[in-house]
Amino acid sequence: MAIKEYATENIRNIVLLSHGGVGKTTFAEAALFTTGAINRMGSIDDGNTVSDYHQKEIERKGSIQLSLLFAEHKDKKINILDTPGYADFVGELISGVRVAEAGVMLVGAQSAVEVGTQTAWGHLNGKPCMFLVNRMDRENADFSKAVKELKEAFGNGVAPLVVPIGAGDSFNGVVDMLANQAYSYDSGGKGIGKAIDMPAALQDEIDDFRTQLMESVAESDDTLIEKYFETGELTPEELTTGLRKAVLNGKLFPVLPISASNNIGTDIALNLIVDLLPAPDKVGEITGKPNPEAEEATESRKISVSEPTSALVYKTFSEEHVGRLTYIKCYSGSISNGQDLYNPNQNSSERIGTIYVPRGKDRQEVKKIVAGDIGVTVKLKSTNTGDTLCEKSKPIVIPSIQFPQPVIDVSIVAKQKGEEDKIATGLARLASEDPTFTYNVDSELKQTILYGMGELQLDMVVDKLKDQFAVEVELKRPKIKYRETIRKTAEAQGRHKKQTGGRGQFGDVYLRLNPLERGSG
Ligand SMILES: Nc1nc2c(ncn2[C@@H]2O[C@H](COP(=O)(O)OP(=O)(O)O)[C@@H](O)[C@H]2O)c(=O)[nH]1
Ligand SMILES: [Mg+2]
Repeated sequence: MAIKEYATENIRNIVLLSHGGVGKTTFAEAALFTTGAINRMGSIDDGNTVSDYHQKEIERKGSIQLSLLFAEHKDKKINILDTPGYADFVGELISGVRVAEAGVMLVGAQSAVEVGTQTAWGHLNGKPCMFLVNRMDRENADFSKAVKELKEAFGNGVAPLVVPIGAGDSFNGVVDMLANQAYSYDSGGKGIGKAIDMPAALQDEIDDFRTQLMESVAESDDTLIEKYFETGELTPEELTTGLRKAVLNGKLFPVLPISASNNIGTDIALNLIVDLLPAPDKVGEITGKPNPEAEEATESRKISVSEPTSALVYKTFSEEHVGRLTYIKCYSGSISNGQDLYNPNQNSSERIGTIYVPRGKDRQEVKKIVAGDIGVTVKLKSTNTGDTLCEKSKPIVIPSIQFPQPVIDVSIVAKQKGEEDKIATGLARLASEDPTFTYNVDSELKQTILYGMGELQLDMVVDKLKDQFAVEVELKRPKIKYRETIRKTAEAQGRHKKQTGGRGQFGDVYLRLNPLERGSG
């Protein structure tokens, strides 16, 4: 069945974030199942989730790739960017955050704020964020404690919108405070709550949370605070509108309890994602330089289909039987099958081929993607991660994605002699796909050195050389050649004078030595 077309304002791009293993991929699976995209909910343990579909992810029971999925809910298309948790793949997280308008941060109900939570929050860098307190089914799950920890870490803007009914084994429902309605769920069921009477035992807690929420929303807006002081209430409409604005401005971070693996609370989470998180056209324009050499970003485009086309490539990846996949976020205009676009970073032209919206390995063909939407295409010739695609007559260079410098290195040697060329081809391709991976063929020391973010990432490079380029290599510790550098600018001046009969010699030398930026030479 062909997928419906969604206008810019009906799209939500969310990036799932968390400390490793809290349940991002499981939540994505629950979202697909609850919205009817799949008719059976896969699990990490069975190795059959939509998001973790690569062989290596199945073997390791964890994500190693940024993957793109979509769920359709309440006539909106939610593009879900599921990130891997390992620090080795932080490049994937950075790319995912870049093309999403909002983060959905999963935290554990036993211990909410961990190192990975803080790291992901740092990368989110002020974008709107919603917290899902996951694993509410676990022993010692404590929603109030999780909220307290989140407030301590991320400030008073952290505001529960939904409260749990029960905890641990007895977690079987939620109260949606905006709708003032309680719901119960079948554990492991369809993820859609059944309306029930408000549990009397929770009334005090709910009243308390509700007052806190009203106050947080009122405080975020001058007219609302006046109204709140006068009447002591906000209407449901005022509450929702105020909330949406406060979330957009990064002043308020909704929190809700769920159990992804038991599929409890998923529908409410999806409702709040579409109701409160911003559509792509609500976060301002995209700006860029008119060409890569320009000093200033003088070009801008509204996030609208009626503007000239501009798009950013946030990931490229080669997949068996398909070839090279290019993942694109369209910011303005639209991108259609057969369209000719210009890549100002490479000064090259590309003809867009078939366009897909993917859900793991299942890809649905679409005619075009519009401003704000994300899709994938194949067979682009010379476009890399971070490049812009735009109309040749209306060029814009969207700022590239900034990746961190590699932190580790290893050297490799071919297991069999004479395969150096194959290794070179493979490494060049893999480095062009993963901007946090680089390599260097050192003819001086007769070794090839791989640089990256962690051992797991470099192990994957070695695996890919074997799987995709049929060449086996051994990892070794690199031989190190010591190179020294200066750390600050030094200046000196010297004069040379020689007057020994005949014509004299005179020289005046000014010398200034500057260190280059780290990693630049
Ligand atoms: N008990 C419980 N386990 C969960 C829940 N969500 C995920 N898990 C399990 O936690 C592990 C990690 O989940 P995964 O989705 O891979 O986390 P990710 O690394 O954040 O993508 C898997 O074994 C899941 O089955 C949950 O709500 N409750
Ligand atoms: Mg995962």
